[in-house]
Amino acid sequence: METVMTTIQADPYLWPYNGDLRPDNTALIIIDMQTDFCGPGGYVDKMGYDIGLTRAPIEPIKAVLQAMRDKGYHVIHTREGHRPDLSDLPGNKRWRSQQIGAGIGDAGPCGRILVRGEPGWEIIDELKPMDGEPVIDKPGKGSFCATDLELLLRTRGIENIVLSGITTDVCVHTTMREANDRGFECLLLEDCCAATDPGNHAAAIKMVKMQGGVFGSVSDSGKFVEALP
Ligand code: C5J
Repeated sequence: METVMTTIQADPYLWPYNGDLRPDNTALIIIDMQTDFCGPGGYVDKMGYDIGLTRAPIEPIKAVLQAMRDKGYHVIHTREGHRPDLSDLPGNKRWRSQQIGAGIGDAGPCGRILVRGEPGWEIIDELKPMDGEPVIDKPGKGSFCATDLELLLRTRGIENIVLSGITTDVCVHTTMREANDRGFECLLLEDCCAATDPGNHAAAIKMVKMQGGVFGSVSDSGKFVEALP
C-alpha cells in the first residue's frame, strides 16, 4: 500500500519530519491551563504578572482541541501541583515562591496555592478534559519528571507530540526538551502558548528553531488546523 505523507507548515521544517502524521500516533498535550496560571486570584496573578498574557492562548487552544477531538487524535492534559501535605514540594521551590509573595501551599483567593484539589489548581472550564482524556499530575515543571506520561505515550504508540499551554518558557519548554530527548517528534504551536514575559515567550520560540530545530519545529493554530489530516 502507498504511504501517504502529511505535513504541517512549520518553521524551521515541515512537521513531522517523516510525514507520518496520524490520529493514532499523535497527541496534543495541553500543559497547565489551570486557574493558578491564568485565572484571577491564582498563583500567577498573586505573583503580580498580567494574566491577560497567560489567557491569550485559550481561544487558539480551543480551536486545536476541537479539531483534534473531532478527528480522533489523542489528547492529554497536565496540571502542576503538590500533595496537600506538601511532601512532594522541594524546600527551595517553596522558599522562592514565598520570596515573590505567593508561597506554594499558602492560602490565597483560590485556595491553597498550587495544591492538588484546591480551586486554583483545577483546569479552567474552557479547556476541561473530556472523559477518557488522561490528566497528568506533575510536581515539577516538566511533564515527564515523577509522572507516568512516558509509559502512557509508549503504550499508546504515540510518536508525535503537539505542545500547547502555559508557560512557554517554563513548563512547556521543559516538557518539550524532555520529550525531544526521549525521541518524540515535537511541534510547538506558538499562539497556543504564552509566558508571563513576552520577551521570554519570543526567546523560547527562537530557541526551538535554532540548529535546524534543536527541539522540534514551530507552527500556529491556524496552519495546524487547516492541514490536520
Ligand atoms: C510555572 C508553568 N511557570 N506551568 N509553571 O511555574 O509554567
